[in-house]
Amino acid sequence: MSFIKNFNFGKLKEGLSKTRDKIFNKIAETVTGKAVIDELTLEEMEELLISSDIGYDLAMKIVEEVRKQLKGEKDRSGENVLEVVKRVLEDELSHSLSSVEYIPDVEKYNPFVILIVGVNGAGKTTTIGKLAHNFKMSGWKVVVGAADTFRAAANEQLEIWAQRAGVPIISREMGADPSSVAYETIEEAIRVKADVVMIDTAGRLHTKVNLMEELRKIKNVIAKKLPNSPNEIFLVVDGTTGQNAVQQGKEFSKVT
Ligand SMILES: Nc1nc2c(ncn2[C@@H]2O[C@H](COP(=O)(O)OP(=O)(O)OP(=O)(O)O)[C@@H](O)[C@H]2O)c(=O)[nH]1
Ligand SMILES: [Mg+2]
Repeated sequence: MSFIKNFNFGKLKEGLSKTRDKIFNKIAETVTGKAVIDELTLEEMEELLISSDIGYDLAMKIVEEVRKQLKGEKDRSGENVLEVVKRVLEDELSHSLSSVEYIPDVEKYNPFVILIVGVNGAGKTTTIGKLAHNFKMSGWKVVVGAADTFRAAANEQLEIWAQRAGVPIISREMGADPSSVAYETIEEAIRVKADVVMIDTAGRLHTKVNLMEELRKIKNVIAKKLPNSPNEIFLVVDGTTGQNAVQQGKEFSKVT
């Protein structure tokens, strides 16, 4: 029944290794050929890391680690510095990846309700399609709800994914109240005794107050129909977003 075993983590690791290589190559250009790495080069490296959008804290941590390890070293060559940077980066990336695991607790909450949120075009609807397939493969009964009533053809897009995964979908015409679609989806899920429910929402900028408040309403309506739900809010973030993802996370957390 493990959902996680249907998930291809190799692909995710591969994707992350591209990011790592890119950063690493830039650093290599800065330090290669230098016989001794001085404070100026370290500062250059710091700037480079920050501009690579890996986050200020991690950038500082790497440079600090390099500085520390070089202190007692006779070999302060560029090649040796590269080794140190490589070690720290690999530690960081593989550490955060090994803790990725997700299994919805359908024994405790039934149906287990997941609300999908995020900015425009982040991949919400596609992710629901993939998850619907994976959840079904795990032996769960799935229902999806098309509470994105804002964009033309949003329904049809989710309908195609639902059809591919072979799961039922609740959808209404464009312009319908998204909260009422969410409500009807929960109603249907309870009626057919579904294990997992996923509700799609329209993309919205995290800076637009009205649209964010609409999300709060959707969440409250779901909770009214089924106490303790939604059990999860998934924020879908485009893999190329960088540090802005942190801001998106903060703003979406406020309303949901
Ligand atoms: N390369 C790549 N493309 C993806 C991925 N997920 C989604 N896409 C593409 O990104 C585009 C947007 O995906 P959607 O799933 O429609 O995104 P959304 O968040 O539902 O968009 P809105 O509902 O308009 O806010 C589509 O062209 C998808 O095919 C992914 O993991 N990798
Ligand atoms: Mg969508």
